[in-house]
Amino acid sequence: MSETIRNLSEVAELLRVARSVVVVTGAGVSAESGIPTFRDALEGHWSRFNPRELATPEAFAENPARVTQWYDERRMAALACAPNAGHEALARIEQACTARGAAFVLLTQNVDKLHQRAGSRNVVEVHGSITRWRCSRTGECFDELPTPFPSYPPPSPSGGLLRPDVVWFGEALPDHALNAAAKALRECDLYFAIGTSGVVWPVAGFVLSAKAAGAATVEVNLTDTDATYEFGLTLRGPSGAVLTALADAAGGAP
Ligand code: BV8
Repeated sequence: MSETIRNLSEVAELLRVARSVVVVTGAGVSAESGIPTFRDALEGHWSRFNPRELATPEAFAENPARVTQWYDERRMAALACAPNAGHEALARIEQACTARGAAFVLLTQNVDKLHQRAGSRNVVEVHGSITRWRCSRTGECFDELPTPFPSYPPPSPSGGLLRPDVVWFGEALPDHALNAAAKALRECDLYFAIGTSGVVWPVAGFVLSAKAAGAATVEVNLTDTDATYEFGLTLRGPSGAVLTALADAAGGAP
């Protein structure tokens, strides 16, 4: 933890003077809200469902009932959870950046809406949202849904089946998300990757774009990851405590 304490003051100083901040978050930020990470899922209690097998269009085509039940269980779990200190600290940091005229963009891989519920405003859901479902036939989206669905797969009001409005493996990220990310990364001078194993593309490559733009790069995680070598600074520890300490040190109004 001593290296993290030394790095914390350096990162807080970078945050105080940054003109354009990009934050990428992954499942680790929601872990302290009680939502299992994907890594946990492969070993943890989600292990009865392998995300890599279920988060695909092929799995939905082959067994829409199983896939939609898994996603509805995750939707209900997300709705039952509350944002944690890490989500709240990121909202404070965004407010402090905005107040001094700096740009702040939060690119989240998480589909649980907890950043928005914590007060983050400039959030780009690069992998979609589990609380929004869409018709597999027309693409029409629906936010007002039964909690939970009475049966699986849920029929769509517009004639097909309802599927979660998330990006599955093998599906392209939404153009609006890719365009927002590309613009933010081109302009950023400070880049954070928080609570992500950094293995899923194209988000895994965002740190390279940030470095190409000349940004300082910070990885916040419990442990080193396969991407750690790409980062100039690391803050090791649970994101709730680390981000709260960072928001306090950088002057984010509690
Ligand atoms: C695409 C939504 C093209 C659904 C998700 C290049 C090279 C190799 C492969 C590819 C490539 N380009 C594309 C691919 C294929 C694939 C891919 O990357 N595969 C991987 C496995 C190699 N990518 C895709 O398919 C993407 N699509 O590229 O399309 C295309 C173009 C045109 C036309 C058609 C197609 C789409 C990828 C999106 C998949 N959808 N989610 C859902 O949620 O179910 S991915 C999902 O898994 C998450 O969104 C996230 O991205 C990923 C999990 O990663 P993390 O969030 O990092 O979570 P993880 O559990 O792994 O790690 C948690 C971390 O937190 C750990 O490091 C842990 O230490 C830390 N932690 C835990 N607790 C805490 C903590 N840290 C701090 N505090 C704590 N308390």
